[in-house]
Amino acid sequence: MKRKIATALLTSALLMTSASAAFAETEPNNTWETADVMFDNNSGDISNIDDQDWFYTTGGGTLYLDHQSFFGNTDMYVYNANMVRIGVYSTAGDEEVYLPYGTYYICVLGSSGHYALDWR
Ligand SMILES: [Ca+2]
Ligand SMILES: [Ca+2]
Ligand SMILES: [Ca+2]
Repeated sequence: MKRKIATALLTSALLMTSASAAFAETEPNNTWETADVMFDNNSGDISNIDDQDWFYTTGGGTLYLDHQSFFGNTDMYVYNANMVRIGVYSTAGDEEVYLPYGTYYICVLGSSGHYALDWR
């Protein structure tokens, strides 16, 4: 009984944490095999031109890559669940694409910069 209560408390604490805090990428994540699971309010940094940040997500809607640094640029490649590249989004500004509900891998890359990646 005590154990059940402790588990419930822990679960609610985790839920509260994930609801309020931004989820930061965890390096190394430079390959699809090491992709981070994408939560709400994802953020990360492209630290240099060789850095790639991979995310894995199941969802749908508008996928938005918000470049938040004054300098640099970040872009994204989108792959389907079979690792077939289905889109390249590489403007000088933010990137967005509407995707039907599904499972996707997203590769964030670019010259440098801090970014946020989310479904909108
Ligand atoms: Ca990174
Ligand atoms: Ca990386
Ligand atoms: Ca860009």
